Amino acid sequence: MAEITAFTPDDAAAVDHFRTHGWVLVDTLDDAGVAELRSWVDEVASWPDHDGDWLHYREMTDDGPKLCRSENFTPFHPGLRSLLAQGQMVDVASALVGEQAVLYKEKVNYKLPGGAGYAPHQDAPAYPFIASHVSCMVAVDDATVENGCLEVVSGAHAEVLPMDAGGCIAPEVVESFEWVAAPVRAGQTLWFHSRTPHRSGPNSSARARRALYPTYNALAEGDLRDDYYREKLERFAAGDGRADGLVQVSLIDDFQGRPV
Ligand SMILES: O=C(O)CCC(=O)C(=O)O
Repeated sequence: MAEITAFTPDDAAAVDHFRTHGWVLVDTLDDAGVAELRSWVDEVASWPDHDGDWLHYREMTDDGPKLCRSENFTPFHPGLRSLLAQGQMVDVASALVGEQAVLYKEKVNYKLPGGAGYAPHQDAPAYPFIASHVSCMVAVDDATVENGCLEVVSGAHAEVLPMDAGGCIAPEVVESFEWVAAPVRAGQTLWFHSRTPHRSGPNSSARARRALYPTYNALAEGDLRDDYYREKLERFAAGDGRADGLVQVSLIDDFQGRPV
């Protein structure tokens, strides 16, 4: 996968690459930054389930229950707030969206050993309340084919694709695509368009594959982060869970994790 390093928001080549392919891989953190990020993610993972408004989700693995996702942590973690909601990340998101962007939501996907993967999907159907948005994967650990890195389809972000009943990409469309594995080194960021098809396999290694996934929307649409989490919690509370019985972490049925 082509790498564009030392990305700056006025880097026209990087923005062009994103517009053409629907993704761009850039360097974000040096070794010291990665070490600090790991300590921050460890802190979030250690927070109790019910002592704040953050959200933890768990999945069953062959080694027992494991944390698979945390969300809504930037209000409670100054370091992660400053990384994701200010500075370079927001500047890059703004360059890719084409106008000033603001943090819409954030999550950690832990993908611990034995953790499940994600069915092929586009993000756009999971965020029905915003029109213009971009997401990225900030690798906390090296993401590899063995531990379930993302796979993407290049140049397929023009439209929302036909979906199955769970909001994931219809099987016949999935089969028609050329999927490319996207290994990402710790400290790198893979930015991807809200309609870039992506999926990932399970973690069949003995080490964690943790990653941050912030999503940004065009500020012109509003600073909607609080609204997003309120609406998501209301929908989760009103729903009966997923028809297929797997763990519900999203407004679409992309996660393949088994319930605890
Ligand atoms: O973390 C992964 O492997 C995939 C994550 C993903 O696509 C998602 O959370 O929507």
